Amino acid sequence: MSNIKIVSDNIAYIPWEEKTADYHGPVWRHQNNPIIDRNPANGISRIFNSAVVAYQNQFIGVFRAETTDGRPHLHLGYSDNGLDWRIDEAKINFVDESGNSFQPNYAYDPRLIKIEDTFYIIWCTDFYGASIGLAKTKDFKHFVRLENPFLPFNRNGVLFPRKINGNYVMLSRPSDSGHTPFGDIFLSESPDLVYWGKHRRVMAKGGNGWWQNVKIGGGPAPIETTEGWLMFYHGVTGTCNGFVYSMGAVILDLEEPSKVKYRSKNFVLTPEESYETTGFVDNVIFPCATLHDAESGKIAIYYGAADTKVCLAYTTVDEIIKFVKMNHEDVADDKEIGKM
Ligand code: BMA
Repeated sequence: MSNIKIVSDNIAYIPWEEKTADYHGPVWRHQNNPIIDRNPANGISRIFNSAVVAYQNQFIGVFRAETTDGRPHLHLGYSDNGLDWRIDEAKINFVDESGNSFQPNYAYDPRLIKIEDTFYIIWCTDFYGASIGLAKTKDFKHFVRLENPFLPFNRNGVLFPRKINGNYVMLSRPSDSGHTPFGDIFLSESPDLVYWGKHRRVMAKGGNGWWQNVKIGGGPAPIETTEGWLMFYHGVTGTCNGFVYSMGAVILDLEEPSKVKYRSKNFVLTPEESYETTGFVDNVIFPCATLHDAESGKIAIYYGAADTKVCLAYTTVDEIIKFVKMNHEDVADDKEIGKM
């Protein structure tokens, strides 16, 4: 019996499958992937890179829906079991803090994170180019869009699921406005979700693994564990045939999450199955959410496959943390003095 624990709610009804005896990786796929296929609702051609949470003894999610005009928007989805999803045909309707309509031109790669009694949606929005959008809801009926937290250009905004030392904490990946061929993960703090500062670089692309040598970006909300914040992320490499997106895992310091405690030099999942290697964009695994159960230590990871479908994979807190520690290699700490 392990003493590594998730520090969070018990949600015993999350989707789950045991690892099969012939599989050796630390993260294993749901046998019936993809769980959501192309054309999940009228007017939506592809669905991927999406985020789910447990809500009222069921599950609810914010989905990246690529509509038939080729633009991505955010749509709600509902499920009793985390596997079978009903996706709304209509996109989420946002208002600003005065109640006026405030719709994004486009919206993609949502994260959905509960902090205290509020659910926050973070996505990549259009703010003179790719930037981070932020909205909140308590009931999944009314969605209030807040000010964009950061200057352009930025993507992969991810909130931690609780305040740390009194502040909200957000990961992000500053970038350019194109299909960025670079990028490191940074962290910023805010007392009120309006004013952001204390910016720190968490980790750089590269590390010791070639699979993450082009860029990296935050994934699901970090999971609090007795060993630190467990964070899944995506790491990208460039090949003669284009980018390949794999999943990595890292453990951050609990009190000072810009400090990396352990970073696996090996990916934890890489495109291998046909639904990951072939699609609108080949060779993409892009994790955006987890469901996890503190009592059992089970973790279900939702990821987008090939920019086309929604898939699911599993691990346990014990297995993934042991893997990250075992495959950890010190990366030269190039945080320059005066730069943080
Ligand atoms: C990134 C984002 C992701 C996408 C990935 C691969 O820049 O646009 O949504 O999954 O590229 O196309």
